[in-house]
Amino acid sequence: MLIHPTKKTNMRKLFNILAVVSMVLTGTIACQQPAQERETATEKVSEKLEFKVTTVMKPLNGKHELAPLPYAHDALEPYIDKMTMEIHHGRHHQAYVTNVNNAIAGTEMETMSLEDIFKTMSKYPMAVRNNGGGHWNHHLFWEIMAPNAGGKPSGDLLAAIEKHFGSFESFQEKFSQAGATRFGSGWAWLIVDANGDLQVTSTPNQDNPLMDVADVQGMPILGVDVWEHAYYLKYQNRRPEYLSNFWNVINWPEVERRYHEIVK
Ligand code: MN3
Repeated sequence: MLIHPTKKTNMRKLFNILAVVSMVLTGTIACQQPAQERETATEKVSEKLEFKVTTVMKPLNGKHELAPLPYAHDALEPYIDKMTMEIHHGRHHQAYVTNVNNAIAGTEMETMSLEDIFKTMSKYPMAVRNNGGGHWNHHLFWEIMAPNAGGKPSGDLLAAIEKHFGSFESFQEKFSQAGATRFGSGWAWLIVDANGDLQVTSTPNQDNPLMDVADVQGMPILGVDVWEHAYYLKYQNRRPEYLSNFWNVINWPEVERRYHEIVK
């Protein structure tokens, strides 16, 4: 059966109208999705603003520098081995410093502290997030470890830990758990949040809780690197064993000093 030419034209018109309607609907739905995400992001930022930040890592003449390790490479033996420390500090950390310097060269970030950049991290390039984060995180990491260390914190930090987590042991469990369950590479943290409360959190890659992109924001006073480069030579895939030995090298006086800088 032949279709009358006018009918054919009408069908084509109908088809075109349907196509336009479906494009408009799809477009509307596609536009609504990012708008909702943007609103959520804005809410997150505004509820996260007021936590206190203390450490200032500012470039000198446009360049960040790798500080020497505050102890010998073999000082954390047998918990963290000498070769891991040499490669971790001398190559991995050095690479973050070199790369963040390249990434900030010729930009406003040459004169900004890392902490100021982190406040609006989402505005800046990924290379700065990864390498600036890497530099900041490792700088903290070396300082909150020491030889002949471990044990428990004392005074008001211990009191705060017991208040927020029930006991020092349940804090240890929560912190180790955060490190063990961080999928892939990242960090576990003890932070002081905007209310002055302690929280255990974790972040992926080289993010940290100072960044506006973090799920939970606050000032880190303790952090543990759970990238494989931090433990693989000695522990291979046994991340939980590395995490349980980490308690033997925590420099609690330094963690307490950082806590007091914030809560005083
Ligand atoms: Mn590392």
